[in-house]
Amino acid sequence: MVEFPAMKNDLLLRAARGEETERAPVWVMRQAGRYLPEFRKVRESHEFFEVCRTPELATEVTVQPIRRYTGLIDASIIFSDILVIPQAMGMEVQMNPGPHFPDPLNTPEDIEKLTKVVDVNKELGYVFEAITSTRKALNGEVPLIGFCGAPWTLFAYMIEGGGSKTFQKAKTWLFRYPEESKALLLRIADVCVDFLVGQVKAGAQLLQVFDSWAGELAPHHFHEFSFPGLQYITKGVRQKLASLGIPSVPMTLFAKGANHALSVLAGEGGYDVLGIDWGIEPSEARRIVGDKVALQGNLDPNLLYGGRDAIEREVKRMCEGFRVGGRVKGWIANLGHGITPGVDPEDLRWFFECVRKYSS
Ligand code: 1CP
Repeated sequence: MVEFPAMKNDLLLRAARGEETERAPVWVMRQAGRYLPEFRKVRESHEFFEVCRTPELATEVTVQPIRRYTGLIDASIIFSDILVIPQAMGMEVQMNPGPHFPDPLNTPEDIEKLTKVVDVNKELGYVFEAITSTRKALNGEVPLIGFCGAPWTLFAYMIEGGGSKTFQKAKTWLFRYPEESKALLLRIADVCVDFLVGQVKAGAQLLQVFDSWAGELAPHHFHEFSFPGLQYITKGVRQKLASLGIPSVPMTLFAKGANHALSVLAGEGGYDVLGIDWGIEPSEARRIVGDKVALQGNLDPNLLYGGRDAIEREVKRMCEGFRVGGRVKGWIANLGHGITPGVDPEDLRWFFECVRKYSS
């Protein structure tokens, strides 16, 4: 393992382990992105996946929000995309501006076209290099989060060929070809495990799995098709790290829209942190998970369009909701989904300031 500068702020890691903290650590999903003029500037002269694949560029855009919000933000997340796994499995993915697969999986016969054994070092080594380079650039200011997409969410993209409103094609697979679907979901999960382990080796200090389309499944279908892969990932990552003699890192699951599964996820998922969206009251989420896991979330990202007063009022409310017996414990403040391109960066700054004020 590479040696990195000593950490100056480990609030995120302490909260992820469920500890009481002097204030809530805060970051936002998609914090390196199009709402930042400095990001748009980089994107003017570089394609999306070129930024992902060029460690200097990925490092630059990962560090941009940390630079802009110095002292107000407690984590960085490596700039990449969940769709680098389908690419590593042999699929072409374009970004214009949303994801598009020119040649999606139409029937289970198409599984043959995927790469049999994915060598993550060969296919995704550029992410590992970007992580190592970013850890150095961060100089211990804040921890660096690595991530991947969850098997169900990636499966949906690989079959739909892009975003979807109905998930008709992906669900046709689940219901018409359940066994083939489960086999493919596990194959994706295997790549997730190797990819996440590689990110820890490269310097990632916390791992987040994004199951952005979890909420599209009925609760029993979530348990049948998504949950096994999610659990496989935590078991696999921890086993592999242990066998390599590498200390484990906290793991977060963001299963958007799957608040119905909080109890099972907290009990058997193997994650240290569960991300929640705004569809559940923080106090209710805490009541369900008890002290088994830390929580992350959950402000509706559209509140960032509501003006300063609305942001302050809602952040205050959120902070009160996440307190346990008046204390800030095991909570990472965040939005309930990614920040969107139209947000004024100064309104995001205000969000950070309000979290600091009301979670101390
Ligand atoms: O032109 C651009 O710059 C495209 C915008 C963009 C950005 C900034 C995309 C395309 N991806 C990203 C970066 C990204 N994607 C990060 C970077 C780290 C960060 O700052 O958070 C992360 C963590 C992701 C993860 C991701 N990609 C998810 C999971 C999180 C979520 O929002 O649910 C998903 C679903 C994707 C797919 C994707 N990539 C890009 C877009 C626009 C989308 C979603 C499209 C859709 O709705 O289907």
